[in-house]
Amino acid sequence: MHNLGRTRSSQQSNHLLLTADSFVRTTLPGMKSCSAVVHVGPALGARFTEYTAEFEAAGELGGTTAQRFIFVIEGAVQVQVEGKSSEVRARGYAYLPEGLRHRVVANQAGRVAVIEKPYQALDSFEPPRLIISNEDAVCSQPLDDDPALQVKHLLPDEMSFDFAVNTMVYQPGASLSMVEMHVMEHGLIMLEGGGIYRLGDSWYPVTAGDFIWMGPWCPQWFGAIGKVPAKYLIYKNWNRHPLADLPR
Ligand code: UGY
Ligand code: MN
Repeated sequence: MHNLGRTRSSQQSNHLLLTADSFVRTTLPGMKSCSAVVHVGPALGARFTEYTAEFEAAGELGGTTAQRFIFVIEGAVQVQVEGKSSEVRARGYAYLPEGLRHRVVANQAGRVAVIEKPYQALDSFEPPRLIISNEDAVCSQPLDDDPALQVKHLLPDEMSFDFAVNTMVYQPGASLSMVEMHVMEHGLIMLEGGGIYRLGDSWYPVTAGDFIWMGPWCPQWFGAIGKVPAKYLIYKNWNRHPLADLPR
């Protein structure tokens, strides 16, 4: 069905909204029976890449030279590391440190959010180790004392990690308490529900399946609308000095 050239997708200098009608699939090196919807990457100024991997049964991700985080949206995968295989089901996730040889193979058709970022080491800290867990095992905390807005920190609160990935759940009517503007950039996948996202000087209706990139200091605010909670998975760079990105 053609929509006469209309879409909610929008690309602006400091943010990007991608809606499912405008997704284009590609195969990244090493992928088998799997395709990628690349949502954002350095070509747009981001310092990480995020894509949704769409697996057929027995499909497989390709390799990466960066650290990798996966979150299973739908289906289940086996994460194979050093001869050990762990099943990761829906809402499960894995953090795979840079340089750790691994395979991610689908048990069944499914969708997995993949985030990759070159690791920024710190002199006095060992790099993080492999983590395999499930969101259900993580305690949630209210944001800014608002019980209607709950955050789960999927990675440990440790300086060795140079990024964070959280889930945020808003009850209908809940919102961020302020318009945030910060040095971190975000990659965001709407998992459930929807609402209105302010990005820069625009207000966008958003719904499950949408992807948003927010560049550094992009003004951002979200309010949940509808009869079901809104939930998203959100990445941010974290724990590093603002000058750490400069070439030496
Ligand atoms: O962690 C965050 O900066 C988060 N509160 N931002 C957002 O939801 N847009
Ligand atoms: Mn933010």
